[in-house]
Parts: sequence; structure tokens; C-alpha cells
Amino acid sequence: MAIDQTFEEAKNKVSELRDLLDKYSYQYYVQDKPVISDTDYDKLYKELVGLEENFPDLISNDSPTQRIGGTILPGFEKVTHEIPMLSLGNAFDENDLLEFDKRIQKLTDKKIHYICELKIDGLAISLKYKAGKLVLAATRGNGEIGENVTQNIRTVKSVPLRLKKPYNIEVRGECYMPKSSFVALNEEREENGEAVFANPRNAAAGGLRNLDAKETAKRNLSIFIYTVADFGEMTADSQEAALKQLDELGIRTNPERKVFETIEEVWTYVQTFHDKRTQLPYDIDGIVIKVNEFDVQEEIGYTVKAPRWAIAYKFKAEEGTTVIREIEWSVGRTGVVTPTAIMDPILLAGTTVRRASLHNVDLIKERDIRLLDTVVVHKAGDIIPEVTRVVLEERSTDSESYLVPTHCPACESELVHLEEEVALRCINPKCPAQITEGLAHFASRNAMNIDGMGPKVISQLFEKGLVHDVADLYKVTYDKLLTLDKIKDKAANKLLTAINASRSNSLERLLFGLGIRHVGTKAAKQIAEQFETIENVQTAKQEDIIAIEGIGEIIAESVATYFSLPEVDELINELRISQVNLVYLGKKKEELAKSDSYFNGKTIVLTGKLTHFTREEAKDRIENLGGKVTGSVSKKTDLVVAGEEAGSKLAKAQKLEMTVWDEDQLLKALEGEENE
Ligand code: 1X8
Repeated sequence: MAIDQTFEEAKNKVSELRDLLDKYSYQYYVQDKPVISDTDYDKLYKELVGLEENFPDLISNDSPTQRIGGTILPGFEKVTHEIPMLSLGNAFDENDLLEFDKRIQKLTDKKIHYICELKIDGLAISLKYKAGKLVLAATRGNGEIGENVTQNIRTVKSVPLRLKKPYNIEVRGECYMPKSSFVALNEEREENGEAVFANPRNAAAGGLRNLDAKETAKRNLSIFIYTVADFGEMTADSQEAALKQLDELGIRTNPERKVFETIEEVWTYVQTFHDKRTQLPYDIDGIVIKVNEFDVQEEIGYTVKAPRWAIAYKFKAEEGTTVIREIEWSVGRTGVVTPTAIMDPILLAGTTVRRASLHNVDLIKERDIRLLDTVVVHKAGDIIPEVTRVVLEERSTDSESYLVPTHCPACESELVHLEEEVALRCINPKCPAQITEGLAHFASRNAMNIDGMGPKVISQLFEKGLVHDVADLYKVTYDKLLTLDKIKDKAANKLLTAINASRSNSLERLLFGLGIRHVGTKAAKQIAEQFETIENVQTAKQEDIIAIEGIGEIIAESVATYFSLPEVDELINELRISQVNLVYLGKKKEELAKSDSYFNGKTIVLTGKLTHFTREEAKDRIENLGGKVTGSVSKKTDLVVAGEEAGSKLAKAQKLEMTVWDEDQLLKALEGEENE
């Protein structure tokens, strides 16, 4: 089909696909309101990739396929900010805000409003658009000279590569990493023996300042734009109006902003967000308060460094001091041995904290953390308790350096400190801690989901010699369970039911549960979907696995190596004998969206004018869900969608007493809602 396509046809289709993909991306990343499934998005994306491969002349820099550039940069180019990137004055308490208000009132006679916005804890970025296209992204640097990070910023999905209007503007905002991505990233890094990031900002900075944009892309960064530096074709008379216009251009702004008349109201807002900030999905370190009216902003003016019409109220970092009583070492399922500080309880950001991860040995050595040290504790990204530093003045004179363990706390075999890792590792494959952690992982919710099979039951089963590997879990009997502490008739039966139920899990749960390195739930799902049976996975070559979109070399190699081990063969056989399901039970990707769709297998006629989308767009979406769109009403027609000013086709449909929908009903059905 593609071969017969003329250049003109391809060009139209490409343009249509880009519009669609940009729209869906906007709904997903900017508005946080996804309207189509990932599968449908991928399908359109692949169609565009295919067309661009066949017609390379059609590739343009603002195509959604061109977010990740190919080359690794030798270094970042310096960029001079024509309009300097200023900093802000700070306020730390209510009094500072009252004084700010007094200064403002003295500098103007006009009635003013204050606009309060969240102060995002990320990295300031400037974005330049020419004729609506992103041409430059730069870091703040020293405010005068920053670095060209265009290639990296292009991977940030909430940054539009083209605006909804062909404007020439420069805007500024904060690039950040969501808290959830930060936690996941650090967990993964700890597991891999890599150094963890202290907070989301550092993790974002590391991502943004990577010379390989592919690495930036992996960090799941996002952006909020909060100011217009060069208005170009925009006209706005207030910050509020400017932000609204940015929204309309497809630029992501923070929705929590609010306009007030008095500084007292501002103070209430500040306090509200001080308490609410732990619940936000991103880190904020304060509130920015600006005079809303632009004419007054100009009247009030600037100091050398900062606007006089704005101030940043800074939240105090939630931290406190306590004493380390003990350092506990635990062994993870991959053998990484991690230290946890056990401290005198301390209240931090609303919760009592007794334990803080010290992450790895190198960190203990670097910060010279010792037993009985008084330490400052904070919550990284407002979530994870961490030891910031030692208060050396409080250290007693007879204190001694902490002796890092040389042997595994679980199996006593000698620990190794691999050169490229910050972690200590137990490399004994028979280490009981690794095995029980692995068993717990197998039974956990996202894996085989064996309810009630927690660490306590597992340790007992293991210590009593009743379970050695995951296959043994399926050989557990009622009598064996009754030998465990706190397990009586009811609990034993419940556990057996849960074990039995897990036999029918789809393959991806098993693949994840096996604990193959680098295989998370997402990769497990993709592999199961692709290969369908464990036998196919076992015989798959590394290159077959890499061929799956989104699976890279590291995962592919890990999977291939894992299944090449003879003991893994044996384990799978045991699972098979125990009647554990080894097949993928989900639908193949394409079938998935279609099968539960109203449109699947139906013939639909579109007539009249549609307002929410073009005819082509509606057709694409119906077809993606397995429907067929035809031009004329006949006996085969299942549904007629009548837009505005529908004519003869509607009349015919009504005469034949067919189902007729209006555009709203179509929209709802496309979004998976049921119509009467
Ligand atoms: C820095 C920040 C500003 C805003 C939010 N987050 C920041 N980190 C905002 O205006 N909403 S303004 C600013 C600055 O001017 N240095």
C-alpha cells in the first residue's frame, strides 16, 4: 500500500498523524488526561515512523518521532541569555511577606493583586520558539550564560516541539522529576549497586546534563512553565492572563496558581501548601508571590539581580537531629547488602522516623558516619528519610570509625566490593537471605500475588527446610503449614487457596516473579506478550528479545543468560510438573483494545460535519478499535454517526430505522464509555 502512495498522499497522512499524535501527547503529558490507550498511540506512532522511513524527505525536526536525537554530544555549547534569567528575593516567615507587601504598596498607587504560584524544585530552563517551533532550550547557568540542552529537552514529553500558534516567543520554567520516578530510579540504582541521588532535583539535573539524550529520555522528566521572557506575538496585561495564554499554546503550566487581593490571603495560601506539599506528585520548595498586573510590575521594576515585584517564600527543609544507635545490614535478592541507620525516633514532615537508609558502604565512608553520632536527618524528595550529615561538634572524643562488615550478615560468606559499584555484595548463590528475599518477591503483589505469603511465613518455611526455591512453594501442604508459628487451620487453608490460585496466573507474573535482573513488570509483560509461552522465551535468542520495542540490550542479555542456565531449566520443569501455568493469557496487543470495543467488527458510516475531530481522525480511531468505516448507508451498516447538517445519508438511515448517534455519543464510545 505504501509503495502505491504518492508523495502528496504521504505528506497529507504524515501531517494528519503528527497532528493526532501531538494532540494525544498534549492530552497525556500537559493536561494529565489521557484519552487513548498506549496501544492505540503506539499504532499511530508506528504508522508515522513507517511513512517517514518510506519518505525521508518528509521527516522534520518537530515530528513526534524526532524527540530523541541520535548523536552523543562532545560537550554543551554555551548560550547567552539575551534577557537574563533572574533570581528572586526570599521570604522565610510571615513578617517577611508583610514587609514585601509594604514595599510594594509604597512603590505604586494602583490597586494590585498578588498571584501565588508553587515554587518547583527543579532546574530553570529557557525555551525559545520561532514560528511556533522549539529552536532552543538552555539551562539557567549563571543567569547570563547557560548551556544549550535542546537535544535533552526535546525528550521531555510535556515540552511541545511546536506550539498551537506560529509564535516567536521565549518562555521559562522549571524542569523536574516526579517523586514517583525518583523513588523508582533510586530503588533500581540501589539494586544495581549504583550510587543513589539525594533528591529529585539532582536526579533531574543528572538527566538533563547528560551528553546522551537517550539517557535524559529515561528519566521521565517533566516541565512547568511559569514566565514569558519574550512575548513576541503574545499580548497579556497580567501574569494570570499570560499563563492562560501559555495553556492555550499547548505549554504546560502549573494549575495550582491563585490570585488574591491581600497579603493576608497570600499567607493563608502559603500555609495551605506548606501542609499539602507532601501530597503533591512533585517537589516544591516554596511559593512564588508576584504582582499580577504587568503595568505595575514595570512601574515597580528590578534590582540588579531580581524583580522587586516578586518574592519567593521558602519552606524550611523538614529536617531534624537525632542519634544513630545501630546500623543494620540487610541482604537483597540480588545480594546487594544495604545499611540502615536505626535512630532515636524523630518527627519529620508529619511522620515518626526511626530508620533511614544509608544506601551503601561508600556513603558511610564518605560521610564518616559512626555509631552514636548525632546526625541531621531529612526526607529526600519529601518522602524517604535520609541522613544528611554528621554534627561533628556533638561527636564524643572517644568515637571510632565504623567498622563495615566483611561478611554477609545472613550466610557469613565474605562480601565483595566490586570496583564499579558503591555497594557491598554477597555473591553466595545459596545465601539464605537472597533466597528468602527472592521467594518474597515471587509471592509479592505484582508478581505471583500469593496473599498471605509474606516474609515471616517464607522465612519459617525456608528455615524448616520445607521450601528451597520458588517451585517448592507449590509443594507446600496443609500439614507442613500447620508446623509454622501462628498458622492454624484457617490461615493454612487461606494460604493454600492463594497458592493454588497463583497457578493460573498469566506468564508475565511468573517472568517478573523469577527475579531476572533488570526485568521489571513492564519488560515482563512485553516479553510475555511477544513470546506467549515460556518455551518460546527459553529458546529466544538475545536478538529476538531486543527486537521488542522498548527492550534494550541490558534486559535482553540478562533474560537470555538467565534462561541459558541448566538450573533454570530444571526450575521451569518443576513448575510445569506442579501445574503452574506457563503461557501468556492476555490478549495480543492489537486484539486488546479492539476486543472490548463497541466498534469491533461493525460497519459505520460517518455523515455531516464533525466538530471535535476531522472525518479522517474519527475514521482512524474507529479502525483502530476494529471497526470499518464506509461511505454509504446499506443493509450492512451497523451504525450511522450524524454530525451537524447531516443530509441524505441520515434520512436514509432513519428510514431504515438504523442506530444513529450524534458526535457526543461517538466521542464517548471511542473513549470506552457505553452508550445506551
Ligand atoms: C523560580 C521559580 C519560579 C516559579 C516556580 N518555580 C521556580 N523554581 C514560578 O514563578 N511559579 S520563578 C523563579 C525565578 O524567577 N527564579
